[in-house]
Amino acid sequence: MIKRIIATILAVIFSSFFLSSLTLNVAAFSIKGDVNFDNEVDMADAVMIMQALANPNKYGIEGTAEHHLTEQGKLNGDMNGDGLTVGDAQAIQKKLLGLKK
Ligand SMILES: [Ca+2]
Ligand SMILES: [Ca+2]
Repeated sequence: MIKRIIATILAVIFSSFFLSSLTLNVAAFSIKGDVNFDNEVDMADAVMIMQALANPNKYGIEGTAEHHLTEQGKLNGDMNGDGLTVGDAQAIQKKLLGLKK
């Protein structure tokens, strides 16, 4: 009986732990504007978009640089659903300046 209760408690603890880490991961990967996955939207994200657009061989999805754009980064960086453009870098900057919520 006690074994069964302990097993149930452990199962609940593990499943809630698993679910919360899963939720955290989803949140970490879906912050609009967070191109580089540091859980913040800041100027580095706008810079990364500009770099990826200006020098895709180095900073694009297949880029050679250590910190280059990823598929998910591209999705996160697209602020208005029309693909990743200079406008998205501007949208992030405006958001940072408080011009746009
Ligand atoms: Ca970021
Ligand atoms: Ca866009």
